[in-house]
Amino acid sequence: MERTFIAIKPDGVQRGLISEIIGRFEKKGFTLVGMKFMMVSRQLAEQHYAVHKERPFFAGLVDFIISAPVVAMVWEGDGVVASARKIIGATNPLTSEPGTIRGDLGVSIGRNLIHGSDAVETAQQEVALWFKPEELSDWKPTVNPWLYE
Ligand code: D4T
Repeated sequence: MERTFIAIKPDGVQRGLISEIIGRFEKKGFTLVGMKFMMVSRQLAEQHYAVHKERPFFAGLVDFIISAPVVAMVWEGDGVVASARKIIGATNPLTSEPGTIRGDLGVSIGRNLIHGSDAVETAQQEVALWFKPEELSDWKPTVNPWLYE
């Protein structure tokens, strides 16, 4: 089944929003298969955001991501990559729809609470970058017959 990489950024951790954010994915019906609370090394932050390395916000973004712990997670489910992006909302919380995590909980693009992989291929790369295979649990929630026909 499809998997995506989700990270609660340092602002989400500092603001006490971990359970609020995780709860949205749990309640939706996706399956948590990996999670760690961690300080991010500068090297990992730069690798994760390598696609943005020429952008003016890159240095500030890396400094922000390593400034406090993050909650790194892998979530599983049919269509989870695209669905998680909808649950998260548009990059700028001021224009994210109400009902999304960023739309409900944030006000600034540089403090947008959460990261989610933007495509299936990116998700595979990010899961491999952040997690060792043995850190992921293959399990089937007993509720699945009530989620999937
Ligand atoms: P991430 O990658 O964190 O899930 O966010 P998005 O996929 O929604 O947005 P992105 O890759 O375009 O941006 C990555 C990250 O950089 C921050 N950012 C972005 C910023 O601080 N200033 C900016 O002008 C932009 C475009 C926010 C998210």
